Amino acid sequence: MKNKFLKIIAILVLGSAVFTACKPKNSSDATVGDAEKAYVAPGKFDEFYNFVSGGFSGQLSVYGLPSGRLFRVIPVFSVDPEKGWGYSEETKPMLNTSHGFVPWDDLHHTEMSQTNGEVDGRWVFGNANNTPRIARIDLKTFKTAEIIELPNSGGNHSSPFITENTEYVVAGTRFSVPADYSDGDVAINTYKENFKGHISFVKVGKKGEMDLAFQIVTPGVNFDLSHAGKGKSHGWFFFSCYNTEQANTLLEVNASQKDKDFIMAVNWKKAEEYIKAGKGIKQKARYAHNTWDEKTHTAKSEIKTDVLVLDAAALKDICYMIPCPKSPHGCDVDPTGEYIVGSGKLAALIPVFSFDKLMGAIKDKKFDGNYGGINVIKYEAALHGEVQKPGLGPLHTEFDGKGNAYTTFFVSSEVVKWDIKSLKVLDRVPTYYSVGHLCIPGGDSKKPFGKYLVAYNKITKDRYLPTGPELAQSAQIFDISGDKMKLILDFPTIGEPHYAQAAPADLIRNNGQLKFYKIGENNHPFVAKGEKEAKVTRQGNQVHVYMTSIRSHFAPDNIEGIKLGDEVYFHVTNLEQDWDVPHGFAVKGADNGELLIMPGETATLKWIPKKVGIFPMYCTDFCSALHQEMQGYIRVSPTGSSVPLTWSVGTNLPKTK
Ligand code: CUK
Ligand code: CUA
Repeated sequence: MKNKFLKIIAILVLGSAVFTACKPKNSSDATVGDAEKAYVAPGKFDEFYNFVSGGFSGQLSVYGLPSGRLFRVIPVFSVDPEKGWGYSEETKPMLNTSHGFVPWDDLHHTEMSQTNGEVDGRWVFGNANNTPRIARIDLKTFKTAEIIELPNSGGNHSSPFITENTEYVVAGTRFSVPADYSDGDVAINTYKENFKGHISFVKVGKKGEMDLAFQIVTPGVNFDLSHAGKGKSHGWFFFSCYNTEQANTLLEVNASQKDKDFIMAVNWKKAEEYIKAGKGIKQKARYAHNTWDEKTHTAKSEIKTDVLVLDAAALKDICYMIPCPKSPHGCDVDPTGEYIVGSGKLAALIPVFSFDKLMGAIKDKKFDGNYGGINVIKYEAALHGEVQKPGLGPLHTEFDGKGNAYTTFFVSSEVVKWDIKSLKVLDRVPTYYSVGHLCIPGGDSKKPFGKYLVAYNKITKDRYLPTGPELAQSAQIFDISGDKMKLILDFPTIGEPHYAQAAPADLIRNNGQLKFYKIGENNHPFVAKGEKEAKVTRQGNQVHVYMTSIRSHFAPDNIEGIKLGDEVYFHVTNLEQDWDVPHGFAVKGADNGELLIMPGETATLKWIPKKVGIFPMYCTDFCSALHQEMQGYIRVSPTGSSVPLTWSVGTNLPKTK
């Protein structure tokens, strides 16, 4: 048995090597795109915003479609010295966790907020795959506004998918682990007894504020991906899982033993009822909730201490297991909410489940035993049908709203278009190479915008000029407006994109985009609202510089009386009240990033000088013709020096020894 599976895996793995080493069949005319369709003339805008996860970069990048032009990299879970994210005193609390300050994570999936199942352009969410968290990015400011940590989890992968009115954003543990509320100091080979899965339902408020409403504890498995039901299936959530073998070593073999793993269907409306009825058990947990305040321009981090947990094995009608072939990865729901597509990474077919049939199977108790106390639905009882011979290694599916599904195949390196109802394959195009996720604007909502499909490929090989051992990950845009998919553009991306979302440009441009922060509303405790308020104060060895910046000088720009052993805090307020006029701030020798301060904002750089001497500081963002004049000096004297603390702008300080 084991040998047979090893063989299958070997074929699949080798297969992928062969496919990536030589071009897929029928590729002669498909390798070169029809780039005119991707051309956006200078001065013209793109049709869509594309929000692309950065994978191991921990960030989110914003591109235009169809041009593939990069507009912005938004730091989310990883520090970014370019923007001071995680370096300024104000942003540090955003990266706080129950483990302390965590400077990096692995962001795989982005999901935009929805109203009535349609993309609404308010927020985009991202998941942290390493130290489990969910982030919310505000699309008025393109800034990370909130991050919540998830207890009882190890790797938050099947996240941050949302319900159709953004009631909840979910998270499922990739690595099952002993719960935080149990003893975690156990032998690893006691997986079956001690390791548990937890899936989290995070409530999203009117202003986007997140709160961990409840978790559901399940047997230990690996949850992989998820999507919410919509329309008729609103109220349900679907999570793919693998390693139902419950292996704790060499998963590539040991978690591929069973012919079928599961998609777990969760009735979250029922779970809500149980929570209301007091069936949730309050468990101790420690997790951070970090929020950004736009008035103080400062983040705060709060540690929460408990969570309500529902037991899937005890409350029989909240979770059901649907068998799904070969280690399912993607779990996608079509725009009508009727069809649930499971994609087995090692499968050569795609099973499509029917929500109506699933409801019938539950009603008629068409069960096939249970898995860790959770009823298992009979495979055929929930099955709409299988797409036969679609390709090898299906991963992810998106929809165009015209009854078609598009599935990526990692192993056979292609995107395949098929009819959701008839399950017939309609078209296929090669990708270069080994595609992971794909994105159609609105492609996982009730109302896809269609038009383009972007494939996010894992391997680039011969597509670009070589750049040493590591090559840029490549995205490819296809025009899907006709019957046949047509390649129109390749573009390199940042990090390693997994999932992405896209929405019409106007939806975001017209959502009340912020152009600058009003200085009158700046409630930062160290703000200087005009040059007259600029000053330097000392409390023991802490020196606070209330500094202003305006084209093209800082106030103060000469400071003396700093001594070795001092901690200096530069609180820089950008006094500009105009769009696109940030000022930067950097000082020699700082073991820190720079500050990039938006108009009307205050940001703080902490600096501990390590040497005696004169230290220049300057503006890093070319803000005016006299930007290069936007500079100043700080004098650092030895510990115990009698040089008084003085500052000035425009006049010379008195000479002191
Ligand atoms: S995963 Cu990357 S290709 Cu982390 Cu959504 Cu499927
Ligand atoms: Cu301010 Cu350059």
